[in-house]
Amino acid sequence: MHLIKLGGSVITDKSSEKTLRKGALYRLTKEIAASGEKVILIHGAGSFGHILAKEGKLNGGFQGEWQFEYFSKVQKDVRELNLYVLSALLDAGLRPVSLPPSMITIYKNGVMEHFVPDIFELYLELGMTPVSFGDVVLDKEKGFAICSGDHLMSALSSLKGIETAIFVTDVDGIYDRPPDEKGAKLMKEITPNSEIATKMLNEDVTGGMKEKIRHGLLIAENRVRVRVINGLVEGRLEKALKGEPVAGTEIRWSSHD
Ligand code: IP8
Repeated sequence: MHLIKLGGSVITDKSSEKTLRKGALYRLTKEIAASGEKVILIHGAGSFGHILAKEGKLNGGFQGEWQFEYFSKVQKDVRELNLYVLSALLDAGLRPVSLPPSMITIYKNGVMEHFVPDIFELYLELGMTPVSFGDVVLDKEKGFAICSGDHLMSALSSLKGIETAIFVTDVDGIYDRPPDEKGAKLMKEITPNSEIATKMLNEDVTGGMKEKIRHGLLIAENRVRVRVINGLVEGRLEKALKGEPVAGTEIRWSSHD
């Protein structure tokens, strides 16, 4: 069984509010179906969440009642994106069930305090494909918090039987500096001791590649194989799901794993 995160940068155009990349989304869901593998699917918020979440300063928690409108709008918009993902999965012949984080998690001071992973397991046992996504959630101390898809990936990685966690992004993997910078080198492997020279341009409220590395290492600690791959290149997700080699970065707990 595999955990997949379809990054918001792959399934949406992050520069333009609420813009779906329908072609990429439908191709990726078909690749999941074609692999024949059992998966839990997580997706990012992309331009359905990050733009307004940043404007409403939702990541910092409650500062004033003016933020409630942003909270409600972001929650509605990420659900809209989730509906597109569910439609694409159904179209690919899968049987998705949506599990919005705001209904299954409570945060305390930015940390996930309550989480119900059992519900994912039970739906999997039933034969369905659980789907969750980056969302705005309740925080007992800060009022509200951002629950990122990366965080859900690490929270779910302790479930029984997870072999691989695949982060599907819009670049080939993790680079030693921003990928568009001259001389940027794709890192084949990252361990806790790797010198990550990436300055990680950070437009995301939940921290872009830096968070991916942090959660990736937490997942690898559970002895789950972690791969970061490019979802814009046809066939890579399907191959990664079948355990075949593809260009990308592997995050390992130690280089001897
Ligand atoms: O796209 C962020 O989740 P991510 C969720 O997985 C919101 O980082 C609402 C911005």
